Amino acid sequence: MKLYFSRNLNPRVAVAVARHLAAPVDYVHAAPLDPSQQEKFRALNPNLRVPILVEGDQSLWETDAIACRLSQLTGSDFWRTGTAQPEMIRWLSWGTHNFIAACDKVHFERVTKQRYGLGPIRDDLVAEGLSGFAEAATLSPGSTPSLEEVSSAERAPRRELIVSSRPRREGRRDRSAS
Ligand SMILES: N[C@@H](CCC(=O)N[C@@H](CS)C(=O)NCC(=O)O)C(=O)O
Repeated sequence: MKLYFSRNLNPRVAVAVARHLAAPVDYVHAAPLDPSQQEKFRALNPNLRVPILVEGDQSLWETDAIACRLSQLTGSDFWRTGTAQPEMIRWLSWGTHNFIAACDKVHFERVTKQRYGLGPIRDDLVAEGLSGFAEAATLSPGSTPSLEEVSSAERAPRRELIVSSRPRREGRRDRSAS
């Protein structure tokens, strides 16, 4: 079983999950947007993105789906089931549409786009991302050791990339606040 990854945000989450679960995967570094690798990766993920988990002739893409599958394969409750599941889904969904969306915007402009030579940094998109991040960072999941925590924490090292260009905020809003 192969887990294709790069150093970027979503693949880092998949790698962290696989390591946390001690999943029996071979880690394979990938550059799916590199023209020389596109043909191979289009067959595995038509979006040309990583992470991708390949089991036999099946390929699975999307970080959360991979986390779910690895949790199944290792018999873990890391991907919550039962009554705890809605809480996990809530934070995954919120993170996708808010925190992660904002981080991705800045990361794409400043890192991915530059790495692949996809054009100059668009300051308007960076500003949008920074503003979304500032708003989203006032809320964060709790400290339950499940996917929603890892998903946010894995992006934390890349926060420097984002917060270095904005003033520090005072405190964090309580998640129960409206
Ligand atoms: N929604 C997808 C997003 C995947 C994605 O955007 N991957 C980016 C990195 S964050 C990518 O493959 N970029 C090209 C690269 O890293 O080489 C997921 O959750 O897996």
